Amino acid sequence: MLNLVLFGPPGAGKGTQSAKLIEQYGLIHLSTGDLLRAEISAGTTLGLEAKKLMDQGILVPDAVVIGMIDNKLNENKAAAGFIFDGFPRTVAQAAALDNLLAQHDVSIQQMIALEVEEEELTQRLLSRGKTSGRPDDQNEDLIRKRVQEYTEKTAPVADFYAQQGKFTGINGVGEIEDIYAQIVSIVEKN
Ligand code: B4P
Repeated sequence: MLNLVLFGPPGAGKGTQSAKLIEQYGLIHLSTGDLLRAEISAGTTLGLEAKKLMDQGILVPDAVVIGMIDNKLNENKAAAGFIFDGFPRTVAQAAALDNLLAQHDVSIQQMIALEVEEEELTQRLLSRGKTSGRPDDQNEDLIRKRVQEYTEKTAPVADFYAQQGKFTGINGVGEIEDIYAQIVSIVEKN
């Protein structure tokens, strides 16, 4: 089983690169952002609560996203592997993921981090906001709040994987295909 964490700040290219990895390796894509937006679209209680936080650029509670990932792992026991995109976003989520995977006798092989500066992130997300309809992509202050949440709560997750010898950072600025080629070379070493 190939289990990867694709890591980086909002707009770093996680979703973009995940789509390419899924196509090549037949992995299941687990994006907590997508799962939360599906709950919002379905109008569930969980979705309504999450929307209030997401619209402010704030992370939703750990227990909510950990529960969603647990459900997806149980639904896909025969999978070739998973790409975790936008999860884990806190050290508590990372520890919970290790425990959940251990219950299935598997583990994360590698965290690949896409490194991009804040100004570039802001421009990408504002540009996506023109067509995505995502409320959290349409306001510069909100984008900066998301980056601040990342810096304070999510960036320490990199150390969690570095301590396990599973962290690789790459430059997330450049042509999408060139960045993807670097990701593949890391995956192929595992
Ligand atoms: P997400 O849906 O994960 O939002 P994201 O980080 O903005 O997406 P992503 O980073 O994948 O976008 P991509 O780079 O591909 O989360 C949204 C919200 O949900 C969070 O703020 C939080 O409230 C909540 N949430 C989600 N998961 C959570 C968790 N685990 N715990 C708590 N809360 C959680 O794309 C960005 C743009 O850049 C695209 O337009 C793309 O075309 C462009 N792009 C990509 N690569 C490029 C390149 N190389 N050059 C130029 N442009 C590029």
